[in-house]
Parts: sequence; structure tokens; C-alpha cells
Amino acid sequence: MLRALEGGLGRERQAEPGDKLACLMALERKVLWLSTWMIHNANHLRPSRDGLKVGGHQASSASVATLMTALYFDVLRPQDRVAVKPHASPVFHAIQYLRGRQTRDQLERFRGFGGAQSYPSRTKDGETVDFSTGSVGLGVGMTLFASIAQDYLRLKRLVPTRDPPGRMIALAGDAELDEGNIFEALLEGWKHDVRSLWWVIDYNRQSLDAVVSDRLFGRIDALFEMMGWRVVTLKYGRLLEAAFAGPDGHHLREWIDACPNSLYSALVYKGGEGWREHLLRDLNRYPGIRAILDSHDDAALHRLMTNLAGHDMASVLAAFHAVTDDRPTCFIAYTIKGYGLPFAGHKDNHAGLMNKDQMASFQRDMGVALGAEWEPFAGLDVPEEQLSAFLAGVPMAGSGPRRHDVPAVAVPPSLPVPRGNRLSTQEAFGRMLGEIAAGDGEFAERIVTTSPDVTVSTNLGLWVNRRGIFDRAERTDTFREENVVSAQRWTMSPRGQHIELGIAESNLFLQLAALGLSGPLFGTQLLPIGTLYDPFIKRGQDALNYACYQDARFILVATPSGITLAPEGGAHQSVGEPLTGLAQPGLTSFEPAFADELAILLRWALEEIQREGGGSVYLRLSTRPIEQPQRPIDQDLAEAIIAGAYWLREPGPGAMLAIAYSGAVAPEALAAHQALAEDLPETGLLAVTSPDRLHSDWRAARVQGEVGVAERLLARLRPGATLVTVGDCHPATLSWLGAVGGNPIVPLGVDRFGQSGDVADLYRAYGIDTEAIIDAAARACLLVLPG
Ligand SMILES: Cc1ncc(C[n+]2csc(CCOP(=O)(O)OP(=O)(O)O)c2C)c(N)n1
Ligand SMILES: [Mg+2]
Repeated sequence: MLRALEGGLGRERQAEPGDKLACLMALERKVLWLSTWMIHNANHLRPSRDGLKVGGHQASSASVATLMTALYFDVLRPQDRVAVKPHASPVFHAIQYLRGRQTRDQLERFRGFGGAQSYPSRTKDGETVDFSTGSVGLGVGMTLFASIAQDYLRLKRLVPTRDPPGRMIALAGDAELDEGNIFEALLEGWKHDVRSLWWVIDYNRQSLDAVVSDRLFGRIDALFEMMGWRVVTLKYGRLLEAAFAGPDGHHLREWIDACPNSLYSALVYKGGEGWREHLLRDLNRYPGIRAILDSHDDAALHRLMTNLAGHDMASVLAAFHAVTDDRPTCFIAYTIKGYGLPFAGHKDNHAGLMNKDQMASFQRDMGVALGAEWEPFAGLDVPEEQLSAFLAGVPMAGSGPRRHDVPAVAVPPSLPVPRGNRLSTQEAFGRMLGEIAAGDGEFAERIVTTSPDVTVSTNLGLWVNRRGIFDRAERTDTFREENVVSAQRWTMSPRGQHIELGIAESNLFLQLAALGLSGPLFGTQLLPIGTLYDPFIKRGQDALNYACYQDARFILVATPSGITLAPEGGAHQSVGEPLTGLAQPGLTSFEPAFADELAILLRWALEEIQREGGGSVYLRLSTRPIEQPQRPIDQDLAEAIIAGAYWLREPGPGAMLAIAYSGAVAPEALAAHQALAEDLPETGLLAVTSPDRLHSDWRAARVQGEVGVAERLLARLRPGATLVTVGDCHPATLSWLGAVGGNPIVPLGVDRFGQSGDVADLYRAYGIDTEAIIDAAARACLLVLPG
């Protein structure tokens, strides 16, 4: 007999038809079938054009079929939000199919173009997916930060509070706990007294490569308990519990408890004979155990020995329903990877696929007639009408759209430009937010800032002083109470509008991801702004990508940046981040040089993050005070700043040279321009506020056969004119400009690790000072000037 039946999914396990348990067990069986079949169809039945294995995870899916069936068909309420472990995507799609929220066509195209996605995707699979997953660990962490976001909204009464809060639920693979971001999130969650959070761990004791170490046992519980979580362990199912309660049953329990993970897995794979051999050898001296062995044939023995609670619907339901408060809870659900399938327990089963013969006998055992593979209720012994009625009445059903469509928050027509002849963009940013904080109304109320322990050093101090720090409880500022003078007023309360995080950039991006989805997830638009040091974007880059992948909307202010943070030295400098800005989908980046540019861009960003089809915005700022242009900004200039570039000094007719610069090197570019203009008065000076926008516009225009912004700007130069590009960033950020109009190019920039120094020394050492620009221009022009 096939292990599918031996494994406990057979009819004999089912309770009386008519009750909830029978329906859920029938659906569990169908979910397993559909997920397995979906993968089989994609790999074996759909024609392949490229010879690539399609994949899909039959074993990982089988591992969570019970847990997910219980959740989606009985436990979840409309307001709950879920992150499903990435490789359980087929189970997720099968469940949505049974709920009528997924089409057969999409399932047939699983992992194909336009079909159900390999890993649940908010943007591609639609409203049923609350949180995308894919990079293990991040979806789990995301639920914790979503819970903070939910508290933020509820405690401020920005969302209706009639209903209890939604539970933020992660269905996690056990190996996800190897990812560091989980621990960063856990500690942060403890600090924020996080509530309404469930992490359900699919504890199959297998990862991709291997069976996990036995020494891990007990660590997970302890870890969660240390963080103030409730830990609920679902270890043995009802069959095993009954056996343990019988004569000599405790010996059986002790034997399983002591059984190494790898031996247990191997025996799961071998089946009844394997169990019998080992039990005979180890426990035959106990009459109670002998009785069990005598009364169970191989199939029944296998069913008994694999009766872990994570596959026992009644145990799973009891555990979930027993939790009724909002204390964060970790469920450790013992499961078997590949449960019910021929490769159950095999250590190599992660990428394993059933072959056609195995599938054919599995199909027979599941009672699915040929041709009825996609039928929602085929082969189940609960009548179709009863299952349909059950599905129509599950708590999640009829909850209306799962995603909220929210009105945008009106952004003022302009943001105040801070006064001052010499300003850094970072200072300007801090003062602008301070000014916004002093105002009132919806706009200022919806801004929420967050920072990983660099609130003060990224200049959010004024904002925080005026708007306070968010905390579930009222907490006074002790320094203030004790009359200790400080520029920072850190009052904490539910009214605060800054979420202070510990130093963990990954947490920052997950928090921004959660706040940036507050509209669709919870029904109220927030305007999230996160600050960090530019070099540490890399520290959280996967989480940043994760946030963008699911179209979370936020503004990232990265400062200080480049080697311009001079005395801070090489360990803090950033080089490649503007390239990240260029390359990261869903994120538009800018590097303004002046405060008036920043005012235009910050305003634009606040609308862009709310625009349909918009995205998140990254502003790369600097601590370097530089002289500010005193100029009015008219509509055309504002549009050019947003489009990515404008001529700060117009080129004269037939110009043979132009300098294009980005960001904090503006003074050097201006000085070089002035010097060069003595000999070449037509020389132009191009201010590039966004290499990213300029590049994407150029590319799109070329593909369409149109003339883009960059091409139009550079057309002002004589054909073949030399272009010197310069920025405090990797030279590739701007060097592509040479390809726009076929201009010879001299790309200046930083491509080595830096060191401490002042700006003058460092700019000279790394070749981005005034002299370097002049030299580069002179040499290049000599090459191309006639004679
Ligand atoms: C950050 C990241 N690294 C590696 C992978 C590749 N990967 C996918 S699943 C997996 C193992 C997951 O094991 P576990 O979480 O225990 O899941 P299950 O046993 O349920 O399949 C790995 C390494 C990934 N998706 N994300
Ligand atoms: Mg696992």
C-alpha cells in the first residue's frame, strides 16, 4: 500500500461525516492532493520549451497541509494577516482555489508565465496574499513589524477599533529560524511589547540540505520564552497519546523522544517494517509494547509512529483555538516533511518530485478519478454539498475585499525651504520635517518616521521633539524630569509619531515595509519615512528588496553618504549605493545637492509613495554644508529636478564640453566649471538630481524610439563634445551618460575603500576635487579639439 494511506490520510481517520472535523479532514486531503498535482502537472504534463526543471516543493507542501487547512478554513478571521512560508505556495494556491479565489487556469500554469507564483506574491497573485515571501525569514519578521504597525494605527484611532485586532500570523519553516533577521526582529518585538502575533513553526526538522541537529531541541522554546512569548508545542497526535497512556506506553514515548532526528526521518521513509525492526530490538521486553506491535500491521504501525500533532487536525485545532488573548505565541508543530508522500522523511526530499508511477498510485489512493484531477471535491467522502456549505461559512468567507483601497493624503503644494546660505541636505531635511511637525492637520499626522538608532544623527531630532516617540505605554523622559539639559525631548506615548528601533537595518526595512502597506493591510494610509546611514543600506538590502518586491511604499533618507562623511572614514563611506538606487525595482533614487531641490523632491516623494503605479523613494543626502543658490524655482525647474537633471549653467552654442555632477560635489563642479569657462565659455554644467530617473527615462525612450530627457539635454552640446561626470559615488552611476549622445566621457568617482580625512584631502585623494575635474576636462578636450 502507498504510504499516502499508511501516513494517516486514509478514510479510516475521518470522524463522522457531518461534523466540522470531517469537513476539515476532507479538505486537508484535497489540499494535499491539489498541491501535489499542481506541481506534478507543471513538471510532467506541461510541455517544456527550455529544458529547465520547473520545480515546486511537494515535500514542503505536504508538511503544512494540515496546519494551513486548519488556519484558512477554521481559525483565521477576516482581519488576520498571514505570511506563508515560501515553498508552501502550492498549498496556499490550493486553498485559495477551494475558497473560489483562485482559478484552475492559474493552477494549471503554476510557475508558468502569468500563472500562480512559485512563492506567494502580493503583487502577482493578488489580494489573497497578505505578505509576499521568498527570502526565508523575512516574511516571518514582517508579521512582527506589521503587528507594530497595526498597534500604531489602533492606538491612535486611525483605524476602527470595534473589532479585535487582527492576528499577524507567520507559517514558518523551521530552518527559517537560522536567519539572523528572525532574532533581530524578536528582540525588537520584545522592546515594543508586540501583541497579536502568532508564529506557527512547521517543525519537520529538515531544511534544504539536511536533517537538523538534535542539539537544537529545546533551544527554540527557550528562545521564545525568553522574549516573553507563549510557546505551545504540538508534538504527538491523538493515536500516539492514546498509546502512551496504555500499558508500558511511557517506554514508547521515551523511545521516540530519544530517537535522533535523522533516525526518525529515515524510519518515516522506510515505513512499517523499519519501525517494527527497531521497536522489536529496543522495546520488545515490555509486554505493553509487544501488544502494540502484535495488534498493528505494518501500515497501522507506520500510521501510529508518524502520528505527530502537526498532522492531527483535532490537535491542531485545539491548540489554535485555545489561544484567545493577544500574547505573542509560537506554535512548534511537529510535522514530517513529505507527509503522506512516498519520499516522506527522506533527507533529500526538499526538491524531490514524485515520478509518474508514484503519482498514478497516489491518485488511486486519493480516490481521484482520471480526468477529475482538478475537481475540488473528487474522491472525498464528505458530500460535495456539505463541503460547499462548510466552505461558504468559514470565518474568513464573505469578508469582502481583503485589501483596502484608501484615499491619498493631500500633500501641501510646496514644502518650506529652510533659510541659510550654507546648508547640508541633511540639515535641510531635518528642518523641513521640523517645520512640518510644527503644523497640524492630516498631512503631518500621517507621517511616521523610524530609524535604527540614528534618529539624532540623521537629523530627525526636531521632528521627534515635536511629535514624540511611539510607545504602547506613556513613558516620561527621565532626563527631562530630572532637569538634565538635553536638546532631545524623548517623550514616549501612543501618540508619538516616531518608531525608534535598535541598530538593525533589516528591522528598519521590515518596519518600513509594514508601515508602507498600512493602507492595503489595515485601511489607513501612512506616510513612512525611514532614516539610516547610507552605507548601511547594504546591511538590510535583502529586506529592502523584499519591501519593494511587495510594493510597500515609503521614503528612505540615507545620510550621511559617500566619502563626504570625511572624518568618519572608510568603514562608514558608501560607494555603490547610488547603483543600488539605479538598479532596485520599486525604488526611485535621488541625490539632490541643494536644499531647494530637496524641498521639491521630498514633496514629490510624498505623493509618489501614494500614487497608483508609483513606488518608494530613496533620497541620498549629505552632512556637508555647501553654499546655496539663491533662486526662485519655477515650474519648469521643479519638473526638471524631478525628472533627474537640469543645466545649472547652460551650455553655449556649439559647446565642446560639459560637466555633469551629482550631489555633494556641487561646489567642486561649480568651481571647475568657472575655471574652464575662462577658456571654453560655452561649457555647460549639468546638475543630475537623479541618475536613476534619468537612466530609466533614457532607456525607456530608446526602446520606444523616442527622445528622452537626457538626450534632449545633451543635444544642446556640439556632437562629439566631451562629458566629464563626477559624483561622490561609483563612477558607473553617471558614466552611462556617454552612451546617450555618443559623447566621449571621463567618469570621475570613487571606486576604492576610503579613509578618514577632511573633504578637501579626500576629494583630492580620490580624484573628485576641482582640480581633478579640470585636469580630466583639459586632457579630454585636448584629445578631441581639432589641432
Ligand atoms: C534567504 C534564503 N536563502 C536560501 C533560500 C533557499 N531555500 C529555500 S527553502 C530552504 C530551506 C527551508 O527549510 P525550512 O524552512 O525548514 O522549510 P521546509 O522544511 O518546510 O521546506 C532554503 C535554504 C531562500 N529561499 N532564502
Ligand atoms: Mg523544515
